[in-house]
Amino acid sequence: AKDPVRVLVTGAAGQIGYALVPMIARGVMLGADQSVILHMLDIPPAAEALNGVKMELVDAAFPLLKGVVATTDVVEACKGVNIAVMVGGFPRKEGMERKDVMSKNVSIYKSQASALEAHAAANCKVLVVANPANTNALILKEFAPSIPEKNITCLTRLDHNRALGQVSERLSVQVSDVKNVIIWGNHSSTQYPDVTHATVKTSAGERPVRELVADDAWLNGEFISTVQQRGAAIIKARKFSSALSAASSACDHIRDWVIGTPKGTWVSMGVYSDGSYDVPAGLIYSFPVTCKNGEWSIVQGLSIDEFSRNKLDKTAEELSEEKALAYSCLA
Ligand code: NAX
Repeated sequence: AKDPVRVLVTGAAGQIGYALVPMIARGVMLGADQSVILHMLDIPPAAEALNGVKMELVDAAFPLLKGVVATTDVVEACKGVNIAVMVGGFPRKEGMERKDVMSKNVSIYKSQASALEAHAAANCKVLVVANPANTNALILKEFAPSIPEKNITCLTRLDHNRALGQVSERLSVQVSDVKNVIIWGNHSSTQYPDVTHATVKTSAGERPVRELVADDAWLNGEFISTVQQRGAAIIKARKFSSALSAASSACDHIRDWVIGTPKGTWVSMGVYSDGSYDVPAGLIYSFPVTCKNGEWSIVQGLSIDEFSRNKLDKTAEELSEEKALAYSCLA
């Protein structure tokens, strides 16, 4: 049998954590033949709740779950972890300035970066979920220089999956038959959900989404804003932000990264920009990627029309501003 993989979930006593840890323990993230040891971190005010989650994990008697570490000590939490899913962070509260929220998260991600760098397993893969996800990931990268930059990513897979879902609803086709949408840029309302290269599997072979929908006004308008605003729509309906879909998408992100993307299919991941598609290098930006042997690569050579170009640039601008704001918090 394979050795258990140690998976860290920070913010594990929160909403997403509560949905995510049972998925990991059931093999949704790493496969039904891969045992896991869960490391769960939260802050002292949530220690009791965190212990309750640990009790439930014991009670669920997951065959794949070989151990649980539940702690408020970041060093203990990071020890030997192979995968780190960073869900914990400081939420924006009503009336708070953007800079104050950024400053809190910069300090959290700076210190957690150091702990990961010092204590995680070599080649640990990191996924940042907590908002501002792209910029938190960038801070983590900056303060964990010995972790390869290719190992630090942020979650835009939820947005990607939301885009697949919208196309599938619109065309009344199975979501599993839709592929190759792209989320470009920031996990924020400036993200660009792009269907230009997306296809649907039909009895007549793969057909472009644009051809089947045959309504560019919808695809360039309402579709984009629906995906961009979906998080707010969930909050309005549920009074809580998305949790099960975020947890499920985090599993998709790690699974595809580790196990590989199916042939002919790409997914969206927030990764360190190398300047592809004229996106400024040095930002964590969501690109279309394929994964193989545990490594992602940005899909190259896709055509970008003028409409898309504008949208790619706008979300890059926002990320550059966030980066500057984050750095001003460090000064
Ligand atoms: P919750 O507030 O329910 O949970 C967050 C947990 O993190 C709490 O238990 C809190 O005590 C803990 N925490 C705070 N500071 C910590 C620290 N320094 N170390 C460890 N734990 C810490 O929020 P939840 O709904 O679970 O959302 C978590 C994060 O995901 C938020 O930042 C949210 O904005 C972000 N999201 C990101 C998404 C994405 O697609 N990238 C989508 C869903 C979600 O909105």
